[in-house]
Amino acid sequence: MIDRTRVTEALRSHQIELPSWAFGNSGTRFKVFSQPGVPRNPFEKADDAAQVHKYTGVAPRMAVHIPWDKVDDYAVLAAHAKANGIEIGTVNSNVFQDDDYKLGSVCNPDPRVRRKALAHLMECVDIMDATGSRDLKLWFADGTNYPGQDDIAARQDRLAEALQAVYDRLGPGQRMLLEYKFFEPAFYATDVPDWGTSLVHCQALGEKALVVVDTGHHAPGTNIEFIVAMLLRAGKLGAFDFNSRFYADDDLMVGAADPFQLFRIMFEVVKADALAPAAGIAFMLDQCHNIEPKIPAQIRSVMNVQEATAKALLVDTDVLRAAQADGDVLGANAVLMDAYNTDVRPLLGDLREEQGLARDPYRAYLASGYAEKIISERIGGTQAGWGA
Ligand code: LRH
Ligand code: MN
Repeated sequence: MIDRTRVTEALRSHQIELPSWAFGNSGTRFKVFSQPGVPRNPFEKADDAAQVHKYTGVAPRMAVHIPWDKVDDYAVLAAHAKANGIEIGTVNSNVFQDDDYKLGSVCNPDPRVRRKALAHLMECVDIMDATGSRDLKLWFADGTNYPGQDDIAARQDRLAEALQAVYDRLGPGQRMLLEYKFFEPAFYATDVPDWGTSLVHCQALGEKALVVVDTGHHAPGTNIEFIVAMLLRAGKLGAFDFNSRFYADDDLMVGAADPFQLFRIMFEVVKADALAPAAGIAFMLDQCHNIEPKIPAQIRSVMNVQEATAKALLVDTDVLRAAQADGDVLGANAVLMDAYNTDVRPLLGDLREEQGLARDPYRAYLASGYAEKIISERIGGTQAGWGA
């Protein structure tokens, strides 16, 4: 039997972290489209992130990306976020947008460049001290484009050296999250291409080093929930960067391209009892809203994660385990499909009403007038973007 109270309790405590960069302009190498009302600075990004939390009730943190969110005083930014009902979350390093990093950052053959990259990573930990953030997220664009360009093993030694230095710098309660990606911008070998490479480095470092699963960073056809199950089993799953894709790292709204995959992923999390904040997994969005309005897209994305999570919580695991034990292939599959095919929107609507929120956050935001307000107010200045 499904214990509905357990389901709503789990959904009530489930938190989703938003990426500051989703509120700025973004695009592809072909074009970055601007949109009216886009934030001009991290304070306005925090204002927009606070809107998502206001209507969903489950997005109390905004991740920052350095230097895209560089400010004079990070404690002031953290206070501004707090005044708007949210907190500054994960600090994302950026060693992929400087000419010096053409041949890599921490894996670069040139020790001067490696020192420069390491200094940036250390600066990010200083920022965590100022914002009170728990997590440092490390994604390296490092890699090579042609066989022979550099030594694969030597680059791993350089990477391990830098990671160890950052690990040793972490303060109490702080963690480092190592993100992998199988290609782009490197097109021959990426230095952290897959979960295995990230796991090997994290296991070598220690308990404060964990793996990030970005759902857009796998080869087509990869069974991502298998990776999630393995990382949970190893106690090394630190975070998700949620988005979805039809082809490559498309960074589309999570659940938009493959809601069934998102459900299967969340079922592995739920089954491992790793949904609650105490389990220590950061559920983050990492998306770019190149053509769609950004705040509604973030709200829709949070709702997509909630719907997949609610369905995962509705899987009757007792009946499932019995069918699995009996080798009842179709029976077991049917248990999962019954949960997946359940319309959980009424349940989520009821939960929001109990929390004093509108049943449909997306429509409530559209009716709020906030979009019109920021379009009329945010005139002049330079709109935020990737600056790529
Ligand atoms: C790299 C990535 C990484 C971020 C960037 C915004 O593709 O997923 O997580 O730093 O996107
Ligand atoms: Mn990512």
